[in-house]
Amino acid sequence: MSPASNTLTCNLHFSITDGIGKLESCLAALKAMNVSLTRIESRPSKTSDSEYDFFIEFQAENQSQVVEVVESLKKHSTQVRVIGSGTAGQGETSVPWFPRKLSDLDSFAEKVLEMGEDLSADHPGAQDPVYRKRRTEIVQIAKTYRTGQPIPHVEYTQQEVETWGAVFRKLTAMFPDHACREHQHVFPLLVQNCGYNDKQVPQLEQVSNFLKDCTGFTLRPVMGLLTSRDFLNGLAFRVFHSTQYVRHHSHPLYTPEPDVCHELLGHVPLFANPDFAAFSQEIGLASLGATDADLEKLATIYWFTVEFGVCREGEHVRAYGAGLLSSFGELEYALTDKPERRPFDPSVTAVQKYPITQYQPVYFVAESFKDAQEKVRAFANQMERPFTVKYDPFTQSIEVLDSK
Ligand code: HBI
Ligand code: NLE
Ligand code: FE
Repeated sequence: MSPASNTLTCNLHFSITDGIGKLESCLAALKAMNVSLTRIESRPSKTSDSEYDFFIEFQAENQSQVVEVVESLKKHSTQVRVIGSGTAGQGETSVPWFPRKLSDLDSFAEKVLEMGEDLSADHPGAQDPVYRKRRTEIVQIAKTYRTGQPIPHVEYTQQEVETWGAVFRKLTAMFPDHACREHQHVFPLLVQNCGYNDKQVPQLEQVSNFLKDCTGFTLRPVMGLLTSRDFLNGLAFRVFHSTQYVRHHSHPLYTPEPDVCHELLGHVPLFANPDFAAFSQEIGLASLGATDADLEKLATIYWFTVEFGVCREGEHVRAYGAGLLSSFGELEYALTDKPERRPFDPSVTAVQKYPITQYQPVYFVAESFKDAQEKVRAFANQMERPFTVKYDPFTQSIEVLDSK
């Protein structure tokens, strides 16, 4: 048992039959036990027209208080189920909150890490007040964006268009013998349908609509880096968080952080591929409610696949990772014999250390997206989670299935 001073985070689900004052009596019961909620969400029941499901999170003094809450709620509801309770590292698992419906992603909007609105000191744009002001302007869109809205248009400046153009020309010259087959297949479609060329920065809204038609993936504007958890959780819904600003003009061929060139030239072409889309969503689904330790493994797998993955194509090795496909220097380097290449194996890949501001010393080679997906699914299945999840594309929500 955990010490009394250590509270437990408890997540539970209860259902009530529709009726005036039903929820209030549940809340009154919680109040009577001195329980303070840290989260509450509701949705109509999936199994009965006249019922509603509620998901709550609260801090409990100890396990017996959890039992007390369950017993008390049972008197006012049709069903009570503890999804998880405990403190990490004590042999009991506490399930971190995760989004269950598309609009839950709205809560990520302002939770960005450093290098978002405030650039860190060694960033090429940090000392440039004009660049900083421009970034602040563009990220306002992401800050106020809500699910279901079209992504507002950005009128890019001449300098931004030139930076994009320089990156575009360099990279498109390299794609024919560096990018994987799937990337090369989609790229001309982006030129034809989404205004991909060196004279203008494509608009996220148009690109998002294109992706939606291909694989159901959509783009969502983001202010900067999200936590790994929030970022991967988005993939469970086939939502990709995309920056909208352009890298600093002094370094067109390298940036330490994602920018619109990286998203549009690196990520977007792959998300139009059905196998790759399914593979990415698989990582996202595995991340929902994962423990911190498992989440770090999934973020590492994401890093070595979606960001820096290479794959075998006959006797060649080609890039499918977006961090390679948007970086002129690293794309060249990755396919030479300088770095080490190992076969992609989730349990090995998941614990590989990596630098984040320089070329990777090690890359993992996938046989195919389908093969990588199977392997990631098998890996995710042996992760400990007291429930399983399923994405319902009709309601764009996550179903939490009963304990394994
Ligand atoms: N946030 N906006 C954004 N874009 C990314 O590519 C990104 C992120 N947060 C974390 C992250 N990538 C990865 O490094 C993994 O940790 C998931
Ligand atoms: N280094 C990449 C580039 O220059 O485009 C961006 C990587 C973002 C994770
Ligand atoms: Fe990226």
